[in-house]
Amino acid sequence: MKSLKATLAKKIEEHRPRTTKLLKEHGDVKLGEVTIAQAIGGARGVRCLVTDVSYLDPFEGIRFRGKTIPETFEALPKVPGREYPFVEGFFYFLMTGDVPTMEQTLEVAAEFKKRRDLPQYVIDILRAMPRDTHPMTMFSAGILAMQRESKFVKRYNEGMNKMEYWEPMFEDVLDLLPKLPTLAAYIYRMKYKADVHIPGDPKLDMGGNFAHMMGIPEPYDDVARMYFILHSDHESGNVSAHTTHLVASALSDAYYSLSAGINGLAGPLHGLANQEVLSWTMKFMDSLGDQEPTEEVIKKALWDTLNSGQVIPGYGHAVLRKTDPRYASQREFCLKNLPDYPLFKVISMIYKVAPGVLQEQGKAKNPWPNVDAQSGVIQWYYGLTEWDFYTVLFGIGRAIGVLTNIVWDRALGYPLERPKSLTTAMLEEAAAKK
Ligand code: NMX
Ligand code: MLT
Repeated sequence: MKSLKATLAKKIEEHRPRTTKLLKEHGDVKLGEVTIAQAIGGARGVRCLVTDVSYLDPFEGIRFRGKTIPETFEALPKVPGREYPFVEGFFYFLMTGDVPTMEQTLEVAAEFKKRRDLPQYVIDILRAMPRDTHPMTMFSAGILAMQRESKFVKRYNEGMNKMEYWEPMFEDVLDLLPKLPTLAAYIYRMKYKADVHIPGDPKLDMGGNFAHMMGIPEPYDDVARMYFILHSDHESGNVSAHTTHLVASALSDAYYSLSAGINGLAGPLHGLANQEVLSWTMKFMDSLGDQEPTEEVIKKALWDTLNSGQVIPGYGHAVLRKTDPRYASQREFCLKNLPDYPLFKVISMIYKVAPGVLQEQGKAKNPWPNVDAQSGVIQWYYGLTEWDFYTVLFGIGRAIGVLTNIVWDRALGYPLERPKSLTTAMLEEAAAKK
């Protein structure tokens, strides 16, 4: 792990003067104004967060450390004999901005292996929960339960210089991240596979070992790698990233912060939409009986959903104004690996019809699909049909990005987050003045 930590320390040293200079010399430069609509409307478009880990352009979609999704997959070291890169190498890349060599990647992979077993008390806590508890609740509780392990808290209580905060935060991230696939697989097999568990395989990387512990054969290992990388980061304003950052800004440790972010991901307008897409589609298919799915019946089902005051899951976005490239990347995977699968054909038909329906309705600013519209069909195809579990997969991926961000938050000394609120009367007064 020497290489990643040394590179990170160097990058932090190089970066700090940039932040200091901006604050000291240009702190009063305006980045925009805030309207009443933005204050009431969820701060859409308010430019008040800083991250260098990823950037979301409304039309191009996400770039991780400056690279598009295809460029990211292309650049990173691949698992030998497999098509997708090591998640561990991607973590190195997100953390430092440098594409790691195979040697550096394997060093991270070896470190992750040392840290991936769950403490017994986490297993005891999971087992004490009612078995019908949602897997996201179990996932969040498992993360929170491990908070007692925090090295950041220990060092803070001993008295630590601010400039050193990032180091124990980084240590906590290294302890926590590799345990997430183990935690997720435990929850999955306890809930859905007769409580029969598969021990990890020390030869396997993070994606490979996850597939192995889930009990799903190749190429699910590559699906896991692809999925974790695609879901990792979506700049800072999304609910899970913003929550994790906000909680960490109080100097809460990585366990408290990630557990909070995961709770945000569990909402149906955010990560839970991946489960909602599958449940919507399956209900729709059930309602067909022997009838063939056609564009006409899909259109009617979409309108029925809208007319009953519900959202079409997997469509729309707060920032994006085109098809999410994460959707496109997974669609490409489907076209290559499961082109004739009936469920994929239905998902593709929805893609053809839904944007027009949303445009005709005229409410959604973005009628195009997001990442969640295309992820469930891949899981279903490879045998993971328990859609309640889908957001946990999102959570493992999202942890890579948000945990990277909070290490950098501490490295750059970002302060407690505390925006100002106004009363409705104050907004009315501002409106009257105009
Ligand atoms: N179906 C129906 N109505 C929609 C949809 C949709 N898919 N998307 C937006 N709208 C409505 C929205 O509810 C709002 O209605 P109202 O004026 O009655 O409040 C109106 O269109 C304007 O909303 P927007 O400004 O376009 O969207 P906003 O930024 O507020 O919300 C989402 C973004 C993602 C929450 C919204 O598009 C949505 O609810 N989509 C469905 C759920 C979903 O797929 N979420 C996953 C997002 C990605 N992720 O993984 O987190
Ligand atoms: C995400 O990946 O977090 C979602 O697309 C939501 C967002 O970016 O707001």
